[in-house]
Amino acid sequence: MNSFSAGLRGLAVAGVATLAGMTGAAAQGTLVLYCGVDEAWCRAMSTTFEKQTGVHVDMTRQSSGEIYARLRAEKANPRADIWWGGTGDPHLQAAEEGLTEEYKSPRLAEMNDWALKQAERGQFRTVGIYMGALGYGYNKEELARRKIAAPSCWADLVKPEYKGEVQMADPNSSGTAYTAMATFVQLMGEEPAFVFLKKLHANINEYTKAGAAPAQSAGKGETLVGIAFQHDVITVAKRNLPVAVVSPCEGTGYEIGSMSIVKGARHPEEARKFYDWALTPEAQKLGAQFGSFQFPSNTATPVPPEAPDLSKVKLIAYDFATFGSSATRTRLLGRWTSEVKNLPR
Ligand code: S7P
Repeated sequence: MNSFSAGLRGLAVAGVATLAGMTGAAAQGTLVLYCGVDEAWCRAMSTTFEKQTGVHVDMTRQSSGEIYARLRAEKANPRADIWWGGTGDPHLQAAEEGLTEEYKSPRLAEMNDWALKQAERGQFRTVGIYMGALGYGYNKEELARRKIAAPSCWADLVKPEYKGEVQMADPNSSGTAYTAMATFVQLMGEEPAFVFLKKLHANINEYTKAGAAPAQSAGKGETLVGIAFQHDVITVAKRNLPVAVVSPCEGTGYEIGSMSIVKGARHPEEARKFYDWALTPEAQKLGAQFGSFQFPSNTATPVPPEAPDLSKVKLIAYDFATFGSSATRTRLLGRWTSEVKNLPR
């Protein structure tokens, strides 16, 4: 066979392989996933779902506020099919604003009450997938070196000895930080909470984009204190880094991590398939396997032994309906941005 005919044959073989490949992918489908938890867990969910179903998953990981803003921006021409993970408040706001689709999974009957309540308050355009308590972590070695008394309350974080020593995410991008701001409002009342946020601002060394970053920074000694969900601090502690978890003495808020199908999703069948699968114990167990220790929503999913014992946490009766509403979330974020974020430090 001469080189010309060999080349033609090569092209023919490549063509058939491509067609088979495309046919294969087309036969199994595609899913565009916006993921709002830790990167490792996002990747595990994507690759496991793809392996089990053959559906090709195009996954992007971002913080809760970023994903909400992206869905709003893409409303006229949705790119994503499903939003999995991230705090529940922006999922509720997206539901209220018609950015997400109603879907009642057959798996709803297996959910904890708090997860079902999240679905109901979101007109079944969302559902709870995990729960996590807010708090903070501090670097034990740095605290000892500075000879500072161990903090145990939110009020400790505005003391002068913590100037430049506290890190929190920006509530505009981070569901964690929005949960913190909403927790202060519910604990103290809105005006005293903004007085507190301004005092806290004087002690902040950085407003990060991601909510888990302050916990990671505390573990590395880049900040003395990091405001985060307690399970994110535990994730850092499990890497043998010298952080202690604090459940603030005044009480603290919590998140109901959620999942929503995007309105106008181009791959609705694959989205519903992922949604049903993500509510199974098998899928929910991937969190702990990949270092995330939230409390899972399926009653049959084992609670990770590393998860904070929520019976020992003074949780407030967090008002998700109010703080997940479009009006309140928009107003509070606007107030924080204009009155706190840019104050001199
Ligand atoms: O790391 C897991 C986790 O804390 O991240 C999710 C959420 O997106 C918070 O991150 P952002 O503050 O960056 O939005 C939480 O739902 C989850 O528990």
